[in-house]
Amino acid sequence: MSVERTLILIKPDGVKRRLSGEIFQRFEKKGLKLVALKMLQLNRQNAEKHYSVHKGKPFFDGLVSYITSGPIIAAILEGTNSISVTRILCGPTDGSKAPPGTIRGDFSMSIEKNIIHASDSQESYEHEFPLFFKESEIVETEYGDEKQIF
Ligand code: FUP
Repeated sequence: MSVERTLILIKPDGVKRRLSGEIFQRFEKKGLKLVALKMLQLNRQNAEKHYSVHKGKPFFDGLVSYITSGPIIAAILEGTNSISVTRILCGPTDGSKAPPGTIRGDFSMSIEKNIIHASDSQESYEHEFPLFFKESEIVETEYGDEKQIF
């Protein structure tokens, strides 16, 4: 059990369907802490870097076109085991197979337009976050409720 940070991206379908507030509410209610936030539109080069692990796969080009197609919201969430907790709240990749109660299970019917990205490991987080945030843009703060939550 350690305090971790994880990167999430609300993808263009999530933003355009006005789900951002609902999604942040779920993470906050769970007990994760928002420590960095911005809205942006990815260019092709940074999208390819972000998804470099998938380069060469049949869905890579479609994925890059999709993630660059409109604004996204990038955020860093902090908390004990935040990487795995965030992935559990997101649900499995394919929204049409994700269980209800998860973000993808409740809002997505698609494997590509699946609302949200979340880092899957510490290594992925270290690769991903610098594409979106400088260290100086991540806020260090205590809310004082950590003892109640963890
Ligand atoms: P996840 O970690 O759940 O976001 O999923 P992956 O890292 O396996 O895949 C990254 C993204 O590639 C997914 F969010 C959607 C896309 N993808 C496809 O479009 N088709 C596939 O068959 C697999 C993934």
